[in-house]
Amino acid sequence: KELMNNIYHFAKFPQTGVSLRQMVKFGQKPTQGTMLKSSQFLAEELPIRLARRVVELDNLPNKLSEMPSVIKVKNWYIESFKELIEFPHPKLSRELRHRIKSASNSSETMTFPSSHPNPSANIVNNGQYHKVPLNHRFYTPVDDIDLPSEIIDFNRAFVRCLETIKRRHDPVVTTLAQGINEFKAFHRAKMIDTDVQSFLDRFYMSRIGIRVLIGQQIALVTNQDSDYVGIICTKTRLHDVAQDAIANASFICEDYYGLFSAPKITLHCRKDLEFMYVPSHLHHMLFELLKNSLRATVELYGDDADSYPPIKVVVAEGQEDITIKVSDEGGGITRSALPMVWTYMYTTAEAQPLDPDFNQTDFKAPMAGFGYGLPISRCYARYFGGDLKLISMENFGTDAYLHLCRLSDSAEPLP
Ligand code: W6P
Repeated sequence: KELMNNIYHFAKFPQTGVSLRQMVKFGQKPTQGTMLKSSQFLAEELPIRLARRVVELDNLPNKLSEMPSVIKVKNWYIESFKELIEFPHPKLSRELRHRIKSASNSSETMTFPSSHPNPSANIVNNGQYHKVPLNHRFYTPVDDIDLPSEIIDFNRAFVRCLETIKRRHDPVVTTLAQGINEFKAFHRAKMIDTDVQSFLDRFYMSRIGIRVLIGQQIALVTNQDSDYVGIICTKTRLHDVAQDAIANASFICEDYYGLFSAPKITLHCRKDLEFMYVPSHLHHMLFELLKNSLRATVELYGDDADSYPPIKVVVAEGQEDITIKVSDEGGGITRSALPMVWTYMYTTAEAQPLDPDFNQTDFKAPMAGFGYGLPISRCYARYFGGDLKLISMENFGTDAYLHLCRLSDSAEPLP
């Protein structure tokens, strides 16, 4: 249908990345004018990103694109695309555009890495590609000037639209996980399907990016905490987040294995270490690593052991990276089995909701299986320019290295 043609058209346009620094700089002055600029950017960028995912879902190999769960997810992307491109925009008079431009501090102007033709403009002249330089793709904070109520209403309505979209996509990870499980049950293949693997890596990475952009716009109107710019905390206290993740993982472990106390976890981190990050992402990654280490330790020594070798969390502060090492003595994994840890197809237990900003009430068996936790955690780490690596000593234990990029200028990875 016509909507699908439109989606395939939008999918041809390049995505525009936003760095952590750009998001922070933009969000520090969330005036109505700045919100308008940001809404204009999102109204153009999100349809491109959503459209690309629809096309990928539409072209999955091995009849995967015909799986009911894949179709369900694709329809959410189509629905959100439609809502965004049909969202009514306020008409800005020439006088008003001029006033906004004057209130934009040009010294703070930042250009996006790629300026590209506007897909909406192209749609009108069917087929004809016009290189339209997009002035509003210049990410410019705007001073607090008086703006007509129309604009303020538009900003508010647009945030509501984004909230609806974000909520609609909450169950994407679990729904696709179900799909992969059904596919596995059907094909009974133990292979690592590299196509499926790279698709999901790209897909989840893209999802993180979309949710960060949306979360950022929503949080700018709701969060007024001084250390926060949208969902980004400029002073994320690693020690506190790690302690939280340790407490949560230990509790889950005790609950799951019925232990009086979980293996001890020691934390070696400067208490006042602060850096710019998204605390929920950091918590999610640490929690995931700790659960894996706890599980390996308890399963090696048994749930009736008198004591366990402690799990050690060491934080190193470099110029470029902050690296967090999580070491366990849980017996490790064979070198040949290590690559499996990163696969979505490998999962033995039912997939669990592993989204840091997804509150699901009926969340069960959180210690079970490797789940999707590790590959998704690696996507989170890579999203802000970091990485996650595992080194295993077979018959001894495993070290996980979580590298977090200090340089907030790292470009947004765009699958
Ligand atoms: C293991 C397996 C694993 C995966 C990720 C992190 C830690 C560990 N420990 O034995």
